[in-house]
Amino acid sequence: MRGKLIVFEGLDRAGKSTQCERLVESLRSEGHRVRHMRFPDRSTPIGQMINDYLKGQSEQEDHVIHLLFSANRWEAATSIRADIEAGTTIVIDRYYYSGCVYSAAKNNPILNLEWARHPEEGLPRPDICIFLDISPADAAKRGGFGGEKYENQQMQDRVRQLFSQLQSSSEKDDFATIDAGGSLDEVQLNVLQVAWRAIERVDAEGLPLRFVQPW
Ligand code: Z5A
Ligand code: MG
Repeated sequence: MRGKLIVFEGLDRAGKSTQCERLVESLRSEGHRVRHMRFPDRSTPIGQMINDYLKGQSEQEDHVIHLLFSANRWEAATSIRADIEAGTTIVIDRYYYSGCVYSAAKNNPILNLEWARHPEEGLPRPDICIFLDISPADAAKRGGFGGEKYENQQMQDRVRQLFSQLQSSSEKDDFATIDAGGSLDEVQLNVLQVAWRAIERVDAEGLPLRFVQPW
């Protein structure tokens, strides 16, 4: 059986990294072979350029940084595909949905959501995207913003709006939205249920890995 592609998305402090780790651990304990990834992957030369940008140590034109985020996924695309074919499940902390909405949230008149999505076409498409939904009030309870580029309220408000636009697009079936405002264990239980359902569906219906299609 092929591996599955499971992605976590959501706003800042929604708990993506925490729940991603918990899911990886729990799938491994059930005997699944699992690879844990995150984007941006700051360990590659492209990822280091992204890191410098996010930390305010370099400037990049909006399209340039957008394409670097996308290239950072493309440099991993072949190995994602190979691992899935070989039976390894991949759990990813942020993916191309973040890529589209954060760039489009800058309100650059020549970088809208549609433009932002083009370079992502052809990437492996998730079997499920677990969207951790958190209110600004609940996010605020988890501490203030960090010092990185997009960590401010105005940007987060636009990102929230664009995520819901994406969730009502032709990609809507990719998303399973979970209330991320509960306790760590409550959220984890819901995450596990969604992940198991997605895994069982792929196996029961023999679904092949899909790729991101043009809108
Ligand atoms: N970006 C982009 O522009 N284009 C792209 O293509 C991609 C990304 C892929 C860096 O991402 C930035 O890059 C990001 C989007 C942009 N910009 N912003 N903003 P990142 O993934 O490296 O960002 P991060 O700082 O690692 O993650 P995060 O989103 O801010 O947080 P999180 O992973 O969702 O949350 P967490 O670290 O798991 O939890 C946050 C805190 O809350 C922590 O103290 C936890 O213990 C606590 N927590 C978590 N869950 C709970 C519950 N349920 N109850 C109470 N407390 C909780
Ligand atoms: Mg995180």
